Amino acid sequence: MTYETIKVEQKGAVTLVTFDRPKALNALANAVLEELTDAFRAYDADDSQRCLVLTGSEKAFAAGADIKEMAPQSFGDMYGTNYFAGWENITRTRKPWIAAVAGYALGGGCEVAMMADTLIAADTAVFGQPEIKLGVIPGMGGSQRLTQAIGKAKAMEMILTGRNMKADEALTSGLVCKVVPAEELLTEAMKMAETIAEMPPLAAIAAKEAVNASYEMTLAQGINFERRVFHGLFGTDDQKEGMAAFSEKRKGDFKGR
Ligand code: CO8
Repeated sequence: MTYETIKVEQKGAVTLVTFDRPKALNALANAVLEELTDAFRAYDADDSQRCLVLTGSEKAFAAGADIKEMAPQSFGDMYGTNYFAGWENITRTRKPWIAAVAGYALGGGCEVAMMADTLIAADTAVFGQPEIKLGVIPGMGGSQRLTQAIGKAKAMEMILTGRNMKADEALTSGLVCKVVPAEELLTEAMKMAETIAEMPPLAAIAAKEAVNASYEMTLAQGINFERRVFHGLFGTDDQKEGMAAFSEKRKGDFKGR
């Protein structure tokens, strides 16, 4: 597939995906969804790729769903096409990925960033769910994921007032794992991705499954699930290699088997 709204590059074992609609501040039109879904599917299927970074421009990660595309739609259009339900496919990516956010991550932009396994922010990042000002509410998981990330009081305040949150507040609220100077964002995100890419790939997938299970299961179910997955990893070559490498005081060479 040829991409017109995103750029995809492979840098060693890391796939770098960049939103590329600068004139619309990377607004998430349907074409972006189609291309991003394809890029994520290709990443998941490519054994040479072990982590992915999704980023935008200096000014905007993504300023939301494309308002101009949505404005004329009726209820029947939205409901009939199950508008934007396809974004959930991104969350089915099995391998790890990071959102690296500079500038605006508003509405759908914030929601896509929150689909990532972790978020790293530039000091210029601005997060928000301003949909209420447009007469709607978050529609790509924001009411759920923002609440899970920062708690009900703050999520409710942001979603009801439409106010934005800057990077320092996003860090103290637990929305992002770290904030770095804007000019270092990509370097830091790639460094984190390269570290993840050196880890045993099956353990990385398993770790994601276990952490994500905490959102779907009771504590007892989640701990049981974790233990089963932990036991299962003893069937992999990479577990043997990782533990041998520790004893032999060398770095593990992991094959994803
Ligand atoms: N959609 C379409 N175009 C946009 C969007 C957007 N979300 N955001 C910016 N643009 C366009 C502008 O229209 C403008 O285009 P043009 O030059 O042709 O007029 C260009 O990008 C530059 O934008 P501005 O001139 O506005 O730039 P500023 O620096 O003055 O302002 C802001 C930047 C503050 C980010 C401002 O652009 C803004 O407020 N944008 C909209 C933010 C917003 O409301 N986002 C939420 C959208 S709704 C949503 O995401 C719902 C998601 C769930 C849908 C699920 C459906 C099921």
